[in-house]
Amino acid sequence: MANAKNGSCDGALKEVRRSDFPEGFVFGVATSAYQVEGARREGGKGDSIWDVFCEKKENIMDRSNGEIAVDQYHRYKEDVELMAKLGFGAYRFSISWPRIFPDGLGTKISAEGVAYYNNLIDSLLEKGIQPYATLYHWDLPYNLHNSMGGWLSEKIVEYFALYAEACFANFGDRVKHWITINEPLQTAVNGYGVGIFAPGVREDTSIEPYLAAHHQLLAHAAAYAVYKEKFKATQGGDVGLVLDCEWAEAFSDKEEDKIATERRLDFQLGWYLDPIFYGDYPAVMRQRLGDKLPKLSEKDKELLSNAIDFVGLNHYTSRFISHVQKPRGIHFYQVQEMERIAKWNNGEVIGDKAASEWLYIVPWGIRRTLNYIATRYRNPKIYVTENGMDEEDSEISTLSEALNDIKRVGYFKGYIAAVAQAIRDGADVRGYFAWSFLDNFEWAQGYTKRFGLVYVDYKNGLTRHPKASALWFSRFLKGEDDEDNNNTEINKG
Ligand code: GBH
Repeated sequence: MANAKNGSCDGALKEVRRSDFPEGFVFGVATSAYQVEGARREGGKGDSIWDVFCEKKENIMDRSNGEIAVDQYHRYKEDVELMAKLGFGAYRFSISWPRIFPDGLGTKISAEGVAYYNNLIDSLLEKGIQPYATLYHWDLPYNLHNSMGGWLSEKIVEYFALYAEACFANFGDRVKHWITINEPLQTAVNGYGVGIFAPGVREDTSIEPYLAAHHQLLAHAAAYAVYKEKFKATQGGDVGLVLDCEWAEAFSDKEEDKIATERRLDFQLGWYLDPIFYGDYPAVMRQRLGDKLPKLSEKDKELLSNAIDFVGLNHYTSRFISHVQKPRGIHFYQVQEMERIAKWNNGEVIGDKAASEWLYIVPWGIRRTLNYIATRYRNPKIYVTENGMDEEDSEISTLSEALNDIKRVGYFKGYIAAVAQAIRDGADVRGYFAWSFLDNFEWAQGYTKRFGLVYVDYKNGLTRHPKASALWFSRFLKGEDDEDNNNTEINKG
C-alpha cells in the first residue's frame, strides 16, 4: 500500500540514540552453536544433523561445513572480551544439544560439554554480559534423527524435555533468559519440505512440515512446563520461543490482497502463537490444511496455553503480499495462495538489497511487525532476538574494504530507530540482539555471506576485526552519539 511508505518518515530526521530506549532495555549480539563453535569431534560431542547434512557437499553452496566454523569453542574468552569492550550487555548463544547429550537419549550427560558452557557463561557474567541461551538452534543430535525420525516422531518431545531439564539444572543458576527453539518454521518448511536445511527430508512434503512444527510446539510446551514446575520458583528466569517473521504488507487495497496478507502472517506467526495465546492453530490453517494439520488434543492445548514468558522475534526483511491462485513451491506455499513481491505497486523496489537474495532493507517493517505482535497477542514481552544484514564474501577484496561496512551501519540505525518507534507506539520490547556478532557459517550459503559486526579473516587464522558497524554500535551503546547527554562518565569511557 502506497501509504506504508510514510511509516519510514516519522522520526527519520533524528538519529537514534540509546536514550531513546527505556531503562533496562538490553542490547546484545547473537550467534548459534553450529555457526560459530566448530570443534565437531571435541569434548565428547556427538554428531548433529547439520554435521551429517554438510557431508553431502552439494548441500552447501561453497561445499563447506561447520567443523571448525569460527572456532568459538576455543576462542570464547577472546570473543567475550571483545563483546565487553564494545559495550554489549547481553549475548544470545545456543547450546549444542549433542554436546550435552551426544546421542540425544539423555541417559549420559557429557561433563565436558557442560564444562564448556559453564566456562562461557562464567566468562560472560564476569564481564557483566547477560547470557541468553537458546536450547535448539537447528543442531539436532543425529542419532535422534537416524533412529526415530527426529522432529517427525512424537517421542522427540520427551527427549527435548530431558535435554531442557539438564540445561536448566546445570546453567539455570546463572542463565535467566531461555529460548526453547529458534525458528521452528525454518526446521519445518526448509528441513522437512523444501529440503535446503538439515535434515533435508523431502518425503511427504504436504504432511511432514506440519508434523515437524507440531512436535516442536509440543516440545516447547514440555520444556516450558519443566521450567515452571521445577525451576521457576528458585531460579526466577523467563522462557520464550523465537519465531522468524518477515513483515507482510498488502500489495494493494484489494480485499483479496488484504486477506492474503493476513493469511501469510497466520501461516508464519499464528502457526506458533495462536496455539499458545488462543488455544488452537489459526482457523485459516485448519480450514485450508484439513487433515494434513495435526490436531491439538485437550491435553496439548492445556500445556500450550500461555506457555511463553516472552516472544522472541527474528526479523530481517519485508515483502508485499498479493493473492494468487496457483503459486509455485511446496504445499506450504501453494496452500497460502499468495505471492511475495519486492516492489511497490509503482514498480519501485521495497528497499535496498543486502547480499542474500531474500534480504531487502526495509526498516519500517520491523515497527509494523512489533506492533502487529503487540496488538494481536495481548502485548507480550518481546525481544528482537535477531536483526541484521549480510555482505557478499566474494565482493570483498581488502581488509579495509571489509571493515568499512557503511551499509550495515545504515541498516542498524534505521532498524533500531524503528524499534524505538514501536516502543513509543506501545509494544513491550525489552531487548534487541544484532545478528551476528561474528561472520560465520551461514547454513546452506556456507561462508559466502557475512552477517558479522566483526569480520573473521578465514584466510588468516580466523582473526577477528571489528567492522565500522561494531564501532558505531559501541558509540551508540556508550551514549557518545547523544548530543545532549550529560552523563560525562559515559562520555569519558
Ligand atoms: C536466521 O533465520 C537464522 O536464525 C540464523 O541462524 C541465520 O544465520 C540468519 O537468519 C541469517 O540468515 O526460505 O528460501 O528464503 C532467518 C530466516 C530462513 C531467512 C532461511 C532466509 C533463506 C531461504 N531465514 N531463508 S528461503
